[in-house]
Amino acid sequence: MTPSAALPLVVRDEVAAALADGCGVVALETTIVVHGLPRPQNLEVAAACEAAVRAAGAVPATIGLLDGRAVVGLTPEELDRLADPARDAMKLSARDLGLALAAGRDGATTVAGTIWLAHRAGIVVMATGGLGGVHRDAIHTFDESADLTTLSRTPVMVVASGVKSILDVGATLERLDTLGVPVVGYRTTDFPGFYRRSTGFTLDWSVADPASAASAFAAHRALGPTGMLLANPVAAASELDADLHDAALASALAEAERRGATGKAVTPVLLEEFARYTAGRSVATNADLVVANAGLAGAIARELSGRS
Ligand code: PSU
Ligand code: MN
Repeated sequence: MTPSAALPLVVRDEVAAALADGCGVVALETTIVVHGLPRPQNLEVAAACEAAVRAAGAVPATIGLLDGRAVVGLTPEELDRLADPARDAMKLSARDLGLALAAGRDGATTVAGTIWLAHRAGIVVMATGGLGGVHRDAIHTFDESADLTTLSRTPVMVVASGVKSILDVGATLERLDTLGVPVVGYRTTDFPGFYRRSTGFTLDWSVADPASAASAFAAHRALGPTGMLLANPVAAASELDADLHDAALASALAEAERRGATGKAVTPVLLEEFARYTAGRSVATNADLVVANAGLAGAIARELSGRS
């Protein structure tokens, strides 16, 4: 283990060695495991993501707070402990990290929390299912995920299947524009919507392979401090049926309102209701897309390391 002098940041040996040797490393988040997917699929998906990164020739670094330390490279046993409902791990965005560490709290990191720590560990690529964004009623609630602002000041590439269709997709793309975060489609100029391949919003940029994604990000990073979103649509065979999707979405939005969910509880409630309404089909779609994103991130991290 390599404890940082300034931060209680523990970078596990395999990750530290990969970084020192210039090998590709992919950061993986834990909110999707603890608050996004139901048990026991959550741990299976986490293991499949790590395997997909390895199969692509890179090293996975699953990130979370455990026993008062920020760990970069959680073991499967540690992840199992973090995801134990009895532990009641918090959902941590970037702003929460220092406070949770000081309080010795366990916590799962969102995209924002994960890239914040990944960057400090020297990792430049992260994979998840869907980036957080602007919520539909944001004009009244101001609910915009800190994933966006954090990505605007953290030079990490996030590989995701766009943003969840539960959000205001157009407003999210506008905010990413304002914040200086480029959005690049992977083999598409049609911005994907998580469970669905298309949102109907068109992107200016796309790349055709991991090498092009790596060179695009390297050039972007050489010019400034913002991150980048690489939007990789879910495989056609895994996409949720359009009618089922729309009905589940309406039900999820109604359920969040009925329960009075606000703040960081909103996204987990919406995902949970999607899973219930679709009898688990949304969970299968979510699993397929996040594992695919981890594999693609692995291939890009390998390209960026110059080892391929
Ligand atoms: N992708 C998934 N499932 C998830 C998330 C992403 O497939 O649960 C999580 C990420 O951690 C992301 C968070 O940062 O949803 C967004 O939460 P909020 O809207 O509260 O910022
Ligand atoms: Mn929010």
